[in-house]
Amino acid sequence: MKILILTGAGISAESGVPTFRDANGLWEGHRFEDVATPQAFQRNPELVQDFYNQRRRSLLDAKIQPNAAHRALADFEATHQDDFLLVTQNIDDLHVRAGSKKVLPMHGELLKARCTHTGEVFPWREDLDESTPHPTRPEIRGTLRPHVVWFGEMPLGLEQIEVAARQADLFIAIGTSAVVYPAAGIVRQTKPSCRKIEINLDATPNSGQFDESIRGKASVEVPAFLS
Ligand code: BJW
Repeated sequence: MKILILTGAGISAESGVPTFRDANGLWEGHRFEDVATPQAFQRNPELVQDFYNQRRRSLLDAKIQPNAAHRALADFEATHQDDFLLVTQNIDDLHVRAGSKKVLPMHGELLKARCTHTGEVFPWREDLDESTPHPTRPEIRGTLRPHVVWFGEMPLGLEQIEVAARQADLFIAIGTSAVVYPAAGIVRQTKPSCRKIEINLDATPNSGQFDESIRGKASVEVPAFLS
């Protein structure tokens, strides 16, 4: 059986990572759409770097740990022979820390930086700013940005995701509001015989696309469903 999982911010919420579209969807008074675009980065690089510096520091805080939902997915992958792919929209590393192996982070990774000139990607745990030197060419400064996918940019691994969606026999979407494309369109790429499950606290615009919508916390419902 071929299994495709899609996760969003809701799976990390109980680990202490804030979701995007909760109570007011603001970060220090800014709509997060205004700090997650290439235009915002051009206009005000300090603001955007600061947004990601704060989130990177928070992710590295010992209090942020994978929860039972991340662990259940990792255990499921390890104990099943099935063809398995975990696509996450999250830029945190909690799936990997929980032990998941086949993870595709389609919106990038907070603990990586990318050179805007050469496209090289580096592991990154420090703050970034306009004077950060390029790791291997220290004479160059200010060319590093977070290795994340902003609005208007191309998500990563789309071809692999499309193939996995077309072939999947089981598709489970966990903790995603289904408003950001192309992730929200994956459910429509699955074949008619694919069993489609949504796990979320609330209904989403995609709920009608699923065979079953399980309402509840990911940390409870994901282990229960996969057991
Ligand atoms: C729980 C829970 C618990 C809480 N248990 N559940 C088609 C139609 C309309 C627009 C477009 C379209 N195609 C493309 C677009 C434009 C745009 C888009 O989608 N805009 C919409 C907002 C309208 N898409 C793009 O620009 C994408 N690129 C693209 O399409 O490129 C094509 C192209 C490019 C260039 C030329 C030509 C073509 C890129 C999208 C990138 C998104 N990036 C972000 C930021 C990443 C970096 C960062 O983290 O800062 O990704 S935005 C943000 O939203 C982040 C997330 O991954 C993403 C999705 O959010 P998610 O994960 O769903 O979180 P929330 O907060 O929204 O929802 C949480 C859910 O969990 C809720 O439902 C809760 O109920 C639930 N929950 N606690 C269970 N305990």
